[in-house]
Amino acid sequence: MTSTVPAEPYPFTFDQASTALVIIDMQRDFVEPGGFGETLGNDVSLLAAVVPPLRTVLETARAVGLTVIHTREGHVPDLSDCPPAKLNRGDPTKRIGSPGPKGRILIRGEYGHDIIDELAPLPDELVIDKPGKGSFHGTTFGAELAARGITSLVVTGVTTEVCVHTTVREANDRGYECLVLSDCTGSYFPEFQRVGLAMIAAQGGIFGWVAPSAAFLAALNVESETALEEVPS
Ligand code: TIU
Repeated sequence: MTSTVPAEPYPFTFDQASTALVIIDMQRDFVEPGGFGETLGNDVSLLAAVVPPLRTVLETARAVGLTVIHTREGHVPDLSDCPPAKLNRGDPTKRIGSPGPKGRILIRGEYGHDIIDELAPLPDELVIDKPGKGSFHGTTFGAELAARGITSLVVTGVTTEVCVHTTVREANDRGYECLVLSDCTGSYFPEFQRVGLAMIAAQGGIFGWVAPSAAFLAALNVESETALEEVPS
């Protein structure tokens, strides 16, 4: 059964069975002080507004049985998966792998690398560890989606113009249909948030669709109520 979400540039239609909620990089390293986001010179408090609506979407997705996939950006402890072009930028004392208040910055296994408590994955939810900004590059993400028969992605997380955009662009080129939830994505730059979302939906939906989470939740709720009605008593 398909559902339709009012969206830009036109309504987004999806089948719940072939759709995944994708939560990009809601890690302490980006959202909390003392991590990678802050070492890049950003005010991480700008991302806090994403957490409450995203938590509601996550809980609703779980309640209706939607596939949920989390991603984390980061590197192995010996940095062998971090290209010099990425490693050598920024303050040399605060680079990827440097010690920080939440552990080594952007290193897998460190406290700061993990997802914030409010959005912690459940044991049966897939977590994709990625070395780059996109979720497909250097990961099993594409294979995992194919194995699950997923063709549509509802994309959330941070940051809008970096990892969300890169993932949506990668997905779009691979034939996935992407709906980006405007209030469940965030940027350190308000103007990039606005323009980043506009770029996705421009030119007739050049990369995908954009809608507020309330519109997506309303579509999910309709479907879940229908599903409940279909359960034999
Ligand atoms: N710097 C920035 O805006 N973002 C990143 O480095 N990674 C993600 O977006 N996850």
